[in-house]
Amino acid sequence: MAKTKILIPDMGDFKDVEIIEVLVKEGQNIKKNDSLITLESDKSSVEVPSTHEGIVEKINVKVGDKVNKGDLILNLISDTETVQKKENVSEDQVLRNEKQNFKEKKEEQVKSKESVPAISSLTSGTKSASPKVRKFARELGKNISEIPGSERGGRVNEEDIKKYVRTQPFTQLKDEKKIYKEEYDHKEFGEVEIRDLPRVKKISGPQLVRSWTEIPHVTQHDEIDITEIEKFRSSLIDYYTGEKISVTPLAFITKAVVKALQEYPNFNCSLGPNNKVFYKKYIHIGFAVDTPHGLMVPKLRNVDQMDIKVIGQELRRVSRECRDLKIDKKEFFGGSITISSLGGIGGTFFTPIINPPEVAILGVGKSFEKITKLNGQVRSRKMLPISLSYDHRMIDGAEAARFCVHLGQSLGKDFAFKLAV
Ligand code: CAO
Repeated sequence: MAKTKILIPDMGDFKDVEIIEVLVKEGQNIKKNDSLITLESDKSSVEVPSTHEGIVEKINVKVGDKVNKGDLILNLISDTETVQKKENVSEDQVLRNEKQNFKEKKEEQVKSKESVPAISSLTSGTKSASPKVRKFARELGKNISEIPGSERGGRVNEEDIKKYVRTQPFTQLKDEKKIYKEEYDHKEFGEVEIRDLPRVKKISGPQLVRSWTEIPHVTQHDEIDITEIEKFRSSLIDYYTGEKISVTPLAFITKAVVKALQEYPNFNCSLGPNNKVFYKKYIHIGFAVDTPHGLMVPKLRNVDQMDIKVIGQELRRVSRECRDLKIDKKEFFGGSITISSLGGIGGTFFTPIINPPEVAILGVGKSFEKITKLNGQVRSRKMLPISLSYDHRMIDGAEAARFCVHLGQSLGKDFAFKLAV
């Protein structure tokens, strides 16, 4: 037995190339041409094959290292026949052999007409994919070698990864070790405390990843003048009891959303298989509720049949039930659209993530006073910041802008009374 050093081969003009994957482990038995590491430059990624067979004794590199020709990748314990001593060659000769090997592989790849602008695998039996696609797979905690590629030679593209993720059972997506892969040990930098991710976040996390990666989100921001409706809201009195009706702006916003959904049914639908669209005849609105256990999104059913006062009561009921963990699980399903209001906390615009199978979500920020010109006069007006994220496969930008304008009109002075009933 003898030790062999496996070095970075000649990479032409490339310098300080980053290692994005280490594909072997110490103690592993490897064959000649097995991939050892993946290098990624701005334009391409390559897997560096082993020039010898043997057992990996010590790996000298890690993900993130920048390497150059001649840097030590790892030490192999090999049969004396296969090692440099037996061949009686110098380290320089080993380097030359590796360079030759590397070039031959590259030529083979060009011959096989598999060349594309961003080259990937140099080794047969490994997956071909561009650096961008590899990065995408890594971010989703997926191993590119597991994913069937639809392109020539089994090359994997971004769509293949999305398809693959869709076919995975939820339990696999929930594997937080994969999603929150640790690249290094945090304890190296100071004291840390390790806790379990809260249960609600374990459930919602994969759903958010799925929405963010599968739905082409666009977010439309707008400011709505709610000066008049705010005056109206603070003056609301129960007709029968004479008592002040206490509702938050969210009840009015909800009513305005109902009216906009009736006018723009594309916002109250879900995309189904075979390019079918399910238009819902009901209006069940989801509300993002901040709880100590994490974010929950219960639905209020048939909101179009509720007045402002009932919406306010129902909002208080569902948020209480969520916070006390008394809400029925089925209340989290079957919505038309979601409203995520951070208005009671603060902040203006944000980019809410769609709650599939819905196709839109309305984010609401905290209202603020704004000096603006109205009918030629400078006035202070109360403005409500809104952020509407929508699924661009179903909704066009113009329609989203119209939806926001419609909300603005509903929440304007002339319509305030109509919304209240
Ligand atoms: N602008 C200014 N003030 C607002 C406001 C707005 N847009 N929205 C609410 N307020 C005020 C309310 O009037 C209330 O004031 P008073 O105490 O004087 O009556 C106060 O802020 C608190 O309101 P609230 O938040 O308790 O009630 P709500 O009806 O506005 O919201 C609920 C209910 C359940 C949606 C909310 O409590 C909540 O959990 N919001 C968080 C949602 C969230 O986390 N979204 C993020 C999802 S993405 O991660």
